[in-house]
Amino acid sequence: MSQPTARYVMVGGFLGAGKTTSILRFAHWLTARGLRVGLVTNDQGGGLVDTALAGAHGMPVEEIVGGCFCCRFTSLVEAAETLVRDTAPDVLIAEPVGSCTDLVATVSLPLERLYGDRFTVAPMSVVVDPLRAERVLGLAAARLSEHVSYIYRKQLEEAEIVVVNKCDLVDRSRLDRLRAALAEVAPRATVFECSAREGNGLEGWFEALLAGRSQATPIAAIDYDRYALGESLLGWLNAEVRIGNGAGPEFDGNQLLLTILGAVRAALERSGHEIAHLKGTLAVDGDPYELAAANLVRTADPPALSHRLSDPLDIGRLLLNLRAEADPDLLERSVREALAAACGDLPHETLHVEHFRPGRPVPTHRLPARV
Ligand SMILES: Nc1nc2c(ncn2[C@@H]2O[C@H](COP(=O)(O)OP(=O)(O)OP(=O)(O)O)[C@@H](O)[C@H]2O)c(=O)[nH]1
Ligand SMILES: [Mg+2]
Repeated sequence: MSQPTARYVMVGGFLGAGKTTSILRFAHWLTARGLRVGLVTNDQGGGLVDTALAGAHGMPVEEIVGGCFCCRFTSLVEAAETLVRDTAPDVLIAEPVGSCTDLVATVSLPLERLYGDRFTVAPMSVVVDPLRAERVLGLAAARLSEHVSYIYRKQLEEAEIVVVNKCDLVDRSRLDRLRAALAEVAPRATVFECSAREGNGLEGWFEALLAGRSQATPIAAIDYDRYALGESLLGWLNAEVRIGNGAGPEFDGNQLLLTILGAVRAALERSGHEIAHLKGTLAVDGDPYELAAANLVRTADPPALSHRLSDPLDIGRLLLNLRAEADPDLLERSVREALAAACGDLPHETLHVEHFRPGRPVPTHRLPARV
């Protein structure tokens, strides 16, 4: 007897655009309709904030670490198959790394060609933060360098659906100006406007993800040297830190998380570097549902909490994921000093830290055209 196919939904877009926030909204929306969901998270390093968040929302999740979907295509298929075996999801939602592009040629088409009997590939979405998009598309002063912006524009070029998220942050006239600029880069894409944080404007997009099949065309021309250079300009840091020792005084985890992120932000502001995304969770050891989460997606912005711990704690596990256009050594130093300053007398022990520049993308498959 043949197995039912799972719908494979890929939600891409640049670092910090709101992919995870949207995906969690979509996952709850599907669950409320009686559909089963499985999530796949992805990063160049380990210790993912996004996986912790998916777990806190009670969603089945598999993570692929140590490389992007295109370079770890076999791991992506294995993760999808694990979720199918364990939870038989109707919809698999995959979040590629935010500095990744060329996903139609390297993921969607290979999945259709090789595993089309098991997965139905939904239209490819690219989520956009309007403030970042204005800067990349020339409507405001650039903050990221040209090679990083190249990746951003290539992401838009392959979108079948462009989701202008965070509409709560900009007025109608700015949105109209942005839509005109987006239409030049992604003329064939359907555009939706929403605020994933507030839960507004999502329905039309979610229905489109369930209704159609991907007809995406791979990016016509992509220069992998430029793509690799853009990725290598981004410094990456993932850290896992135990805070408190279970014997000392209780502390306010929500406030501590904000203080740590604020101190990292201040250090990068002093050195004049642009943060693409700084995110962190502080979780009660052994309880995936109890966590604080905070983010900032621009050096100019203060950190904000998206999830709160309900009680003080005396031991917790901090995950920090930082992506910025800066030297990874500088990121490591900034995080170490921020932790020392924010924790003060509170004991803290780094369990894992990695900092690096993403390596050149070498896709497992690349199908340059739809047949
Ligand atoms: N104002 C506003 N903020 C939002 C909205 N959606 C997401 N955010 C915030 O944007 C930040 C980044 O959100 P994420 O969902 O983690 O973004 P992402 O694209 O998954 O980020 P990466 O996985 O690092 O690439 C968080 O602080 C969110 O709370 C929105 O609709 N409005
Ligand atoms: Mg994310």
